[in-house]
Amino acid sequence: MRMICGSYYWPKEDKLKPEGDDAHFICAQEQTIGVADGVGGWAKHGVDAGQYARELMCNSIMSVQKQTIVDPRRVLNEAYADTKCEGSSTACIVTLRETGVLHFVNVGDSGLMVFRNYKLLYMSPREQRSFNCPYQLGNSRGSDNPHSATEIEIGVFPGDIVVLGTDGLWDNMYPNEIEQVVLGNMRESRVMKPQELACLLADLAWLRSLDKDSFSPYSRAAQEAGKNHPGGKKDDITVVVGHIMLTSPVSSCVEDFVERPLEIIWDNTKPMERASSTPW
Ligand SMILES: [Mn+2]
Repeated sequence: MRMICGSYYWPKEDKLKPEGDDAHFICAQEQTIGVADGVGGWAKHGVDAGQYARELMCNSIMSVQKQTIVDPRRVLNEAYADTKCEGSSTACIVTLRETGVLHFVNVGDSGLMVFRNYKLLYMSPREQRSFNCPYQLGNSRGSDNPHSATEIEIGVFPGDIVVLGTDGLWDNMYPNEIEQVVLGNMRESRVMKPQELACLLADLAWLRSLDKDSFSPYSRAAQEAGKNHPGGKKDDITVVVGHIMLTSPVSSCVEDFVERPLEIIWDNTKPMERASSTPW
């Protein structure tokens, strides 16, 4: 199996930091994608956490290119070990094996969803210590290291759609809203390219982020934490979409309506974390 990928990045409007705090990569040849979200709180210490996130993703590409069979855990370990910048960042690295195993590691509140037959099949657990305080990789005391990464393998099939994003997506769009967008744009005669879907999702999340009145996922999470945050969440928004196909394009037709349940091959998430990681 192969995953055809595309991405879109909407940095938060900030004249001093036009690149924002998110970073991502697509290594099409090696079937590996990743996102990182530099923790904005560093700005008050004069540190641009976006630089750390970008360094982490650049290092990831170098690690991917050294490996014959990509191990996302090794990518994260090597990328982290080679960072020099100050700052901290969440990270999620995803690789697809030819056998149809989607293998990923995650630290923090970025994450992925998998859609099958245009329905939401799977959401990765979101790792945060408390509201708006994700696990984060960094070199300073108090930051996490790759040991705290969640590592998960799930089985995927041709036609499945992977949506990988930073919290700028998840805090502004509910899972069922993303599902509606997938249903409306990936079916039958009008199948969007992965980059078009990534762009559409990022646009919708961006519009919501500016809406002062909406009850966004972020508003809901704030309410559950006893805080008040009406409206969307202004943030950098990164979306990477992977459309899974058979290796031979000739026979990559999607078998619609074949019910294939979720198959989790490996999941090292601690039950406690799993419980506290929901809802999105
Ligand atoms: Mn963010």
